[in-house]
Amino acid sequence: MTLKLPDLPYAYDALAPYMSAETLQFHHDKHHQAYVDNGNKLLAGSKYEGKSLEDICKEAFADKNAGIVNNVGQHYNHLHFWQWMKKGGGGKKLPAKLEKLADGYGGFDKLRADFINAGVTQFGSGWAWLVLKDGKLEVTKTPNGENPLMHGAKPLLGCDVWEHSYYIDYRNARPKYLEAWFDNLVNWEHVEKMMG
Ligand code: MN3
Repeated sequence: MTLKLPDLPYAYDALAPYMSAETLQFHHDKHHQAYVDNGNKLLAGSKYEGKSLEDICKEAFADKNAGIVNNVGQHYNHLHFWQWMKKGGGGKKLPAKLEKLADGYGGFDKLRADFINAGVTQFGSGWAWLVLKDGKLEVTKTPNGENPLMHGAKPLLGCDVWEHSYYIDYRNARPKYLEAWFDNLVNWEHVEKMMG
């Protein structure tokens, strides 16, 4: 498959003040574009050509192909990251299907605290995740361009904790970014959609 940079599903300034237009311009136009370009170079003529994005993530991880894992993984992660945010997102009300699972996890507040903690404690670049594994919710974290598909889980929500995602708006305050992101930007409808 050929990777393609999607348009943002909202205007660059739609997520302010929690994520600025400047951050989105750099993050979407420069960083995501670079993953697309590098990913396409690495995929061309490789055994992964013609496979689905999800399968490429899993197989490249099993093959320990770091270039594909990181660039194609980041393409998958960012495709969803843009959709995991919306203007007027966040809040405490989960879609019904998800609320049931969250109750089994220990409730919304525990889920929120664990997710933020996963992002805060991811050493260096990476992602915090809410995943579905064996029918249950789990909170995890991954380094660099890895994602839960590579670890046998289904990603439902992911927050990018690479510095390029928050340094313009929050400088080094990663915890503040994660709290603002979770409370004000999360598009829970996309999370529900990921449940399939
Ligand atoms: Mn990023």
